[in-house]
Amino acid sequence: MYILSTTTNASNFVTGVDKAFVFIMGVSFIFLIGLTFTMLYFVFKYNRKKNPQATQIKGSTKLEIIWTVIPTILVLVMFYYGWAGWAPMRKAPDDSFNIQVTSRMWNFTFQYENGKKTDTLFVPMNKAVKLNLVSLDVIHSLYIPSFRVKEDVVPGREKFVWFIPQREGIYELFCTEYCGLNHSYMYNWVKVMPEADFNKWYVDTTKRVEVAVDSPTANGQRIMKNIGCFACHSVDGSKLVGPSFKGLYGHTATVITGGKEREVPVDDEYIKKSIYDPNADVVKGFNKGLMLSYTGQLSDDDIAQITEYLKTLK
Ligand code: HEC
Ligand SMILES: [Cu+2]
Repeated sequence: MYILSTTTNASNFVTGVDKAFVFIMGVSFIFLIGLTFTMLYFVFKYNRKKNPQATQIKGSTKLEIIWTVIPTILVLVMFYYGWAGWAPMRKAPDDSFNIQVTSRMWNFTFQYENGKKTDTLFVPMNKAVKLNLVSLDVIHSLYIPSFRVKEDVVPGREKFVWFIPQREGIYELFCTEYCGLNHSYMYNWVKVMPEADFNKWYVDTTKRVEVAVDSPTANGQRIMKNIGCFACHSVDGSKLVGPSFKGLYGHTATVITGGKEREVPVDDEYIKKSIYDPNADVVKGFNKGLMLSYTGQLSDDDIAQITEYLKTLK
């Protein structure tokens, strides 16, 4: 059951946001229709044939009061609905369930307080959930349309969104701040589960196996997929933001180290260094500073699995 966007109460903020939206749309619509018809009527009634002598009107206090007071009231009502919908979004309950969202070019990773990490966001139903938003590189923006929440993820700043999911289902989640070449890769899902199911999922720390037949290198490929390496690296020889992984292992890389060009064999050590300290040796022909270190995000064991997988890409 995939739900792209819904008007039913998928979260506690739907009513507040929709009220402001519908009111503003309604007022705009009434004005659009009203002005268009008044204009057409005037064109008809006061055209030169029907009304050869133009009437000069010099000021009308009554009219001016009307077109000042009515729009002021309308705008203040818009403000009221906007404020009433927005204010509660800035105050997360103290007992919220915390999840850290790490954004980088170009993926989101969700990390839970017990250490679990996922690329789909799992949340319990009818419980306040607070997402602490962290960016490792540029400005991203987290958007869950069905929940009516959207917040910029700004490097170096503490940002958050919170909500209470109110309906079981799978909803779309994506980045809405154009953040570079593969911005569109930052597209994910939120899975809302009844609290009991969520708790069962949460305490289950056995490694999930998603493929039917697991080869020894499937794990490395899965890790790379989840953390987003393929946003910048292909496996078929084509050049993306970074060099392709095809035929990488075992060949000799030409890198720039501290301004000097040198040749290095691509072995386990080189791969590990490329992941933990990508800007020490920069592959010739590619830009420095695009790939960020994965220190703290990938363990030595993860890297060993990745390396096993890279070896198969002949
Ligand atoms: C934002 C884009 C980006 C992401 C994401 C990214 N890389 Fe890179 N990567 C690059 C660029 C650009 C280079 C070349 C410049 C350099 O060496 O730093 C590179 C270089 C490399 C190299 C050296 C390749 C060679 O030809 O010698 C390896 C190995 C590597 N990356 C592995 C990874 C792995 C594994 C991941 C995921 C954990 C990853 N990269 C994620 C952009 C990225
Ligand atoms: Cu982004």
